[in-house]
Amino acid sequence: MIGYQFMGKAHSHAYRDIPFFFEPKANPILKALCGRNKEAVEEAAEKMGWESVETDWRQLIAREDIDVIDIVTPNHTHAEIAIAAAEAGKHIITEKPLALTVEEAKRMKEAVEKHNVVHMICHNYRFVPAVQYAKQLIDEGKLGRIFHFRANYLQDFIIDPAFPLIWRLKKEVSGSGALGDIGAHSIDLARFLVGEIDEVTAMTQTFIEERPMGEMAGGLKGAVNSDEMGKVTVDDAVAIMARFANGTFGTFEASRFATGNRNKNTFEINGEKGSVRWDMENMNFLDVYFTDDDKGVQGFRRVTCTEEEHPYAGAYWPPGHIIGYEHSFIHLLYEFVEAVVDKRQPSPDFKDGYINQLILDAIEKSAEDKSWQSIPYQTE
Ligand code: 4PW
Repeated sequence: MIGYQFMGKAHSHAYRDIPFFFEPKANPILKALCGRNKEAVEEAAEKMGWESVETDWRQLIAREDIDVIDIVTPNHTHAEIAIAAAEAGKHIITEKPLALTVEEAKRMKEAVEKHNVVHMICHNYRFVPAVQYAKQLIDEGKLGRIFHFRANYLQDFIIDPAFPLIWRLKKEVSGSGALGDIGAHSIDLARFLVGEIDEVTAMTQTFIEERPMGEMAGGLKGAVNSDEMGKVTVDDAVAIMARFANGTFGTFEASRFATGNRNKNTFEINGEKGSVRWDMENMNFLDVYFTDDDKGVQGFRRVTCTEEEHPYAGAYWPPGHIIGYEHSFIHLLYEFVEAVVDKRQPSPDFKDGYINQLILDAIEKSAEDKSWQSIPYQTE
């Protein structure tokens, strides 16, 4: 694995927990952790249970005792590392968004296809039992024809103007702001649950345009490391309208300025026979509404998705004993490990990452031009 901060912790923990709760066809062995600072990477490896360390990702990729490369570094490094890993025949999992640009994403997709390696992108929220169950209800036709997909992904960690200019606020490192960092998850959920998006129009805003220079300091914290100010080059917030190929009417909002909303990742789907709604901050619950319930008791009801009937949930505790954020990574990486053993493609993969990038790009163009943009699918 390359990188060992927030996502590094989430992934390391997940690899270790997979055999504890599931029965994978192979147990992942945490062979080597890579980071540029030797002391820091050694400390992280020791804490998270990695056997060895590397300080140069090229050395890591060259190692013959490694089958899989896991990329949890900032976005501007994904393409170079993933393409080199594919050329070395390694299976790859990477954090989202796939890349900085459509052009990079396309090269990444082509590289993994050409070298026939297993590839996956970490849209972890798909793997929450309640979200998987919502997908099951939709696929079974329980909501009928879908009219609306409505998603919000709201955070507030950068509202203070003294919060530093971390990499997530620099276009050349992150690609985009709230859009690619959190909006990309809502777009992935939309494609997973409802289907492909045909066209979009959007509006973006940057509320604070200059910040003190600094860096990430664990989780979503930042540390100022200079008296100088730097320019914020990404969006702080984005609002999107989308038309789906199946006629669904889509509305999305992603913001890091939604005061009081720490990590409010929500969606609501309205169909002719019912609705579902979900909120990551109450991730074990799915609210469902069905039009054929008796009139007198009609209304949204809250289902606790901890039963054996709910995907992944049966692997843990008795009903009602809830799970958390970290479990979404356990499920995602379990699916990845199984796919590597079976040599088949898991979902979401680099093709999904590439399509997501096409949508992010169309959203940015539409916000610039104040236009509608169709998504130029090239999914061959
Ligand atoms: O899911 C979110 C991420 O994609 C997390 O809450 C933090 O914000 C970390 O990166 C983004």
